Amino acid sequence: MSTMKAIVVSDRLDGTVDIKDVPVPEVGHGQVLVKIEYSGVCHTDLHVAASDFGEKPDRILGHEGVGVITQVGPGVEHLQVGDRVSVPWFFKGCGHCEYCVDGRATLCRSVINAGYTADGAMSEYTLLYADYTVKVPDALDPVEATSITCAGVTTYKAIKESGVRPGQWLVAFGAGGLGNLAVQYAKNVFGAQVIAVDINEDKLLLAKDSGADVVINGKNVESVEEEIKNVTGGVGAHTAVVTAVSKVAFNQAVDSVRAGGTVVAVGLPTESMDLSIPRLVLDGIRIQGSLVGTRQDLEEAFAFGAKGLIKPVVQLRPVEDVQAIFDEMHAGLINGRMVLDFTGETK
Ligand code: 8ID
Ligand code: ZN
Repeated sequence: MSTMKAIVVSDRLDGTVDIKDVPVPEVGHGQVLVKIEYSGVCHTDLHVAASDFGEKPDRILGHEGVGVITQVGPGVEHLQVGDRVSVPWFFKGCGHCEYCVDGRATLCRSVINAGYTADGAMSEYTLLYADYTVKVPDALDPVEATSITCAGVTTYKAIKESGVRPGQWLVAFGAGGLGNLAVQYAKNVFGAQVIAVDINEDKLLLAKDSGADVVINGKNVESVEEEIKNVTGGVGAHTAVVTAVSKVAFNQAVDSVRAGGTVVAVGLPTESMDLSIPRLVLDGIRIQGSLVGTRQDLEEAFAFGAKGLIKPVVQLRPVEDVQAIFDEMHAGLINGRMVLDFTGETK
């Protein structure tokens, strides 16, 4: 039995990870084996390692994976050895429930998620179900494609859910891995005017470089909500997309949109937000949760990257750096995304 290197949730369950040798999985009916090239580190990996959504000892992490098919199982007809594919959070739905049938498959009650309820992309090989596999376009750089596989599709879908129209104001709360791509999709795909809010100056500089019209540092102003009102003619933004890992930002978002505005919740702090019922009702505010995206959303999100409208900010790191990357992300020190190089070329 051959083995492979994999990054797993440590069985100490203290939020750290281990690099282990584990068996290479065997391809079953309807499955493909993917040799991983690159795997991005998402803040969700930190939540899983920290048992924020339940204890997952020894689970192989990772859902921003890109690699090449090396083996095709029986019954697979539309994929071939050599195809470059993605490993996203939405790994498999049941295929026949209300949600799977009506285009909201990420809400399937029997869903399986890569790097959480199935082994994910932070390993030399990953098994995928062919029917749930989305190809990476040839025109897209495979390292940049890792970021679109979660951060990109998630923010693209969240902005769709916000209903923002060209020229309208969208506030991106959080300008980290997801937030930077929220700025780019909002600006370059949806034609919105974009305000980025973060508490870290470097991330705001990057957001400005990535096309944000206005940036606000929540630590340097008395009231984020008032600043947003000032730049939107005194009434607030049309929509807000919150990827910050803090309830502070969720509460600010509710008070930053105008009457009839929409707040899309994406970040996953394990907290509750405050919600004034009169504010909700009298001002007709809409609060919408949004969870990654469907296979169709991912194809669309990739296509905008392949056209050059979206340019993920990525940095390759050796696999051995994974714990350091987790620590840097906890400390808010990462600009854009760190991507683990499973080709072994990054030292
Ligand atoms: O499908 C989904 N809903 C989905 C998909 C992928 C990721 C949700 N997520 C979740 C992650 O689990 C995580 O909780 O989105 C959140 C953000 O993921 P990320 O972008 O990968 O994390 P990051 O790169 O660390 O960025 C977080 C940013 O939030 C800022 C930080 O400075 C950082 O730039 N931030 C924080 I923490 N508090 C803030 C505040 N009060 C804040 N920005 C503004 N105001
Ligand atoms: Zn993610």
